[in-house]
Amino acid sequence: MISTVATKPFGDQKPGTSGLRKKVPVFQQPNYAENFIQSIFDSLEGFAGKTLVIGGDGRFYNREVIQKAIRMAAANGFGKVLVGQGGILSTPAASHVIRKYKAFGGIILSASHNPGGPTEDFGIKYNIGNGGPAPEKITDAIFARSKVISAYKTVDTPGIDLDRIGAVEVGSMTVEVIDPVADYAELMEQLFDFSAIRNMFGLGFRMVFDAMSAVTGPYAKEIIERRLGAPVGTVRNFTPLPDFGGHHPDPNLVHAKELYDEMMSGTHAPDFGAASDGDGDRNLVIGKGIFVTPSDSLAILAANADLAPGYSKGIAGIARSMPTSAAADRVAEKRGIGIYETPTGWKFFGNLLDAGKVTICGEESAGTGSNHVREKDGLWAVLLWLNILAVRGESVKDIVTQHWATYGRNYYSRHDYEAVDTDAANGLMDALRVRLESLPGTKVGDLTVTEADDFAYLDPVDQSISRNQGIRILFEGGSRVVFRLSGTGTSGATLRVYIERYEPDANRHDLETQSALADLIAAAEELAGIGARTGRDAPTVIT
Ligand code: VG1
Ligand code: CO
Repeated sequence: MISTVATKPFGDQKPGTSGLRKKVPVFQQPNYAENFIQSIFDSLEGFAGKTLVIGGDGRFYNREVIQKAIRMAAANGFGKVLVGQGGILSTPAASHVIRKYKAFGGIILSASHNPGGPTEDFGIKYNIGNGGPAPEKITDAIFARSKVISAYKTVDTPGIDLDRIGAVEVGSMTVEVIDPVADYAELMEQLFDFSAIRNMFGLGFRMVFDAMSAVTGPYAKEIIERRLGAPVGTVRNFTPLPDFGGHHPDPNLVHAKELYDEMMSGTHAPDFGAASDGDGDRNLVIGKGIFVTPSDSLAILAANADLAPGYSKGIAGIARSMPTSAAADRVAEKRGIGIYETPTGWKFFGNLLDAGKVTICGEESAGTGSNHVREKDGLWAVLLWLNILAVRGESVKDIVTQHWATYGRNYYSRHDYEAVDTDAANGLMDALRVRLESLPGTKVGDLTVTEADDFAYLDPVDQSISRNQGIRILFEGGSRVVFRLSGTGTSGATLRVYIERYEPDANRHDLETQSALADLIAAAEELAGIGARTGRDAPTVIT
């Protein structure tokens, strides 16, 4: 029943920051998905008879690729596949399922916050047995294999019914369709004080959760409304749709603007607003009248985590990606715990979490998580916020402003220039790179450069080195500008400019962010010539 199908390499199957992402029509080419999946299997050893977890964010083409992956897993010798009902598993839930059932690994189908639909984005990612994204050693091997692949293995069987819970046989492999929510919800109950949060809702606390027609809907419905007793209607857009209702499932101030406006609408605004992305690993947190930047959220969650039962013994350390603001560093300093600065992408946190060096990790791109899984986890962050709010009995605004008063405020913003010409973007980065050595001491406006480098990371656990992870330009007084090219886009290049200023003086904590950063924004333009090189006079998205 196993057949070997001849194929030819595609040459463009290089995994980016988080798996392989391409437009749907690219994935629909004959053998395209099969080549990549076979390249994954060919890069792994020792999985015969073991379990593979498969699930996705429900976007267009999800079910088709799941059927392909199941047949190929059977042909390649896996013993069992666990797949979420309807093909659904959020990224954090998939990570948990891999860990809980001691699977060999997992295939997650998602392009995260990128739009979905027949002409939009699709993606495939492989996660290893610790539940986390495959490290670079494996993604490099997958790419190398994809460039020479000549055949893939599959079995000739009809597709399985993904909607019916239970086990079926495919070849000599068992496929078990599981409830995608149950295991995850149970884990959340272990980590957080559900009765305290339930009481808070009982006292009239008002929340809005926008699932953005993406994968978190069923999880948020079950946990926030059913188990925590929030009124029905608290969770909005809770049905995962193949095209996310035509929107970008990206929980930021541009794509979740309605939620933002509601939270800023004055005294009648809800107490707490939150949203998550396509695959459920990102979070947006907004209090009544205040947006919490992801970098601040990381610092505040780390500083208050011990209020939740799952973290009552304290946290071992914090890790943040390099472009994430240093707000978390100040918490770590004060607590005397470790702080680690890693390249962008969750795969770099896995070793630190496995080694017990850190408990909480985060990225400026709305990702926060802990050692409960090996992915960032949108709903987890929201539940930890709820737990903290329930215990402290203060508003989000009070908690944030007190945090700034204690630790100082890191004004922070990211400017994205999307879909710019790839050569222009590379040219901009190259031009900065050649000037790095000569920049220290240079004056840009009133700012003086103290250091400039291309960030390289030495993993303290396995000693692997990752180079060219973003250009950092540091100024006197601790301000900085970082330039990076995105590794998740599917059209042209996306330039990300990260801007940060530290302000210790509590009397200056209520400035508008863009004006607080105005001189640094001007310095970024002067140093990199963004306008001249990209032809853009303003960023596409400011977060
Ligand atoms: C972006 C974010 C990064 C995140 C990655 C995957 O990567 O900046 O912080 O880890 O997306 O997140 P890039 O290379 O485009 O900057 V997700 O929620 O898209 O899986
Ligand atoms: Co995501």
